[in-house]
Parts: sequence; structure tokens; C-alpha cells
Amino acid sequence: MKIAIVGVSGAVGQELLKVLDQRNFPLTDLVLFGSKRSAGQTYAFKGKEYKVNELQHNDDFKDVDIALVSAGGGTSLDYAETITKHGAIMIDNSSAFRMDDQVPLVVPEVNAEDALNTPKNIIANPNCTTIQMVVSLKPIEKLSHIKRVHVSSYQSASGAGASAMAELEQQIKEVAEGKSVNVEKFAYQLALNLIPQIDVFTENGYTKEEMKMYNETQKIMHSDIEVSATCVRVPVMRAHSESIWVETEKELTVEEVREAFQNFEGIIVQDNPEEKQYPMPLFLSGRDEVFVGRIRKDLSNPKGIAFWSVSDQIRKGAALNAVQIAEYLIKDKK
Ligand code: 2RA
Repeated sequence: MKIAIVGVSGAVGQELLKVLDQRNFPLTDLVLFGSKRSAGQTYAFKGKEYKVNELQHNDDFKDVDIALVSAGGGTSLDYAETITKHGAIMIDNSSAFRMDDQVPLVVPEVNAEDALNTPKNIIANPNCTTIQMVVSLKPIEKLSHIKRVHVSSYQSASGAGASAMAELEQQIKEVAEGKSVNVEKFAYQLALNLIPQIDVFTENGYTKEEMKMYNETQKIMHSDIEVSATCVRVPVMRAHSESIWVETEKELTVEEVREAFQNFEGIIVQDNPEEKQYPMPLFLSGRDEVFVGRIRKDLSNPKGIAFWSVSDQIRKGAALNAVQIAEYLIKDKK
């Protein structure tokens, strides 16, 4: 089983290496690809050094079985043919193919079987906010069809990459030292601030990030579910938080929703208000699961349930989900 990582030097690429190692993915060979700037760097994996090859339109993917790609949408579009032409399956973390009806969009806990239908040899990894949300929606959908969702996301700097995380760290220092704050990666200073815009605005007043939550959720859940999202950048390093409100066809109790969460793979419930127990990003970065809490009935709608969720944007929001798709693809080949 030969695995390729494309974009290995980025935050998600580095996490892909970690996840493959930690989960002892049964690979027999590993090949790393990156930009001209990254070429020649080396990374250790299971005690062996691997050199980054410059990604080029050649036959380097000839004997690759699965390529984990996280190098931006432009690179994915440009290199999809080169990566897949010899038969490799491309698991793509960019938004390039997510809404292509020839490409499955997969969160293994929700719609793993979709990964088996790959006419283009491409499987798309959903947007981090969508992954986190649909993991929490699936157990509720199994109790009663979800008609609509309102969600506000509180997205960490990691969603904009390693350099954005570094900028937030630097801004916090600059604020603490009373110095002028350097602003490059975001439209405004992020430290001590909230920015209610992620990606560009579309013609309906929603941003592309918010429309991803609408469109991707319908595709993954094979549902007419309506999602209205407000996506906000917050001064947090690497875990996204979401405040979610769902309306279901049938009235549900908090107890049956909590039990459904507790029994669902990939979810951990932290929900004890009396003990001030609820998920918080500061304490959950680096974890694999989606954490849910603040589970309660909506006071304004008997068929409404509200809850809070936190999950690591780089792990379950990107690298872990991609590796779990790869694990699903090979599960009967061991
Ligand atoms: C973000 N979801 O958080 C977007 C891309 N990772 O910036």
C-alpha cells in the first residue's frame, strides 16, 4: 500500500503524517510532494527520513494507491489528472471537487459508503465546519428527520493555515506589550476581536464559507436539510466551535438526543451545566472527536433542539477525516 501526501509541509500535511503514524495506517511505502520551495526538505516517519519531491506533471504517481492532497484548490484542479491517471485514489482536502456530482463528499461516520463510488478516482474531504457539524447531526437525523439548522461557527485561526496561527500568537504578544499590532492574514486584527467574515461574500449576503455549510451538508446527508450559517473567525488557535440549533419533524427530548450522541461513534458528550462541564477549544485541541454539550430544548419551538460543539479543525476537520476515508477504502483488503 503506497501512500502519497501532497502539500506535506502545510499544517494539514504535517497532521496527515502524524495521524498515519498514530493510527498505524498499513502503508508499505510513503512518498511526499510539495512546492518548489518545499522540495528537498525531509520529514521523519516511523524512524525513516522522507524527502519532499517537487510536485510536477510526470509519472511520479504511477504506483501510488492513495494520494492525500492538501495543497489548495488550484493545485488540486491542476494535478488531479496527473495524480489519478495511473489509478491512484485522490482524497482531496480542498473545495475544488466537493460539489462535483462525480465526486463523493465523505465523512465516514455519516456516509462512508459514498466513498466506494469514485468515477473520477477522486473523493472530496468536506470543509472543516461541515465535517464537525454533520457528525453531530447524523445521530439526531436517525431519531427524526432534520428540517432545518441554524448554526453560528466560531472558527480558529488554524483554518487559515499555519501562518495565520503564527500571526494570532504574535498579535497576542504585541497587544500584551502595548506594541502596534501587525495585521496580514486576516482583514482585521484578530486578537481581542471577532471577524464575521470567512472567505468572500456571495450575492445572497452569505459568505462562501457559510454556503459551504448549506451545500455540503445537503450532499453528505442526502437530504433537503436547510442550513443557515454565520461563520465567524475568533482568536482561538486550532479548534472550531459551533452553536447549533436544529428543527426536527418529530418532537425530541433532551434525554433521547443526549443518548443518541453518547452512542454515536466519534462523539464525546461533555454536558453537565451544574458542574460547569461543556466543551471548550482551549482544552480540546489535538483531540480526534467531536465534543458536544449545552444540550437543551429550544424555548421557542417544541421541535427545536440546541447544542454546542467543539472539534479540532486540523484533525477531524481535515487530516483525520481524510485518513479515516482511506482506512474505509482498504478495510476489506487487509
Ligand atoms: C477556515 N474552513 O476555517 C476554512 C478553511 N479551512 O478558514
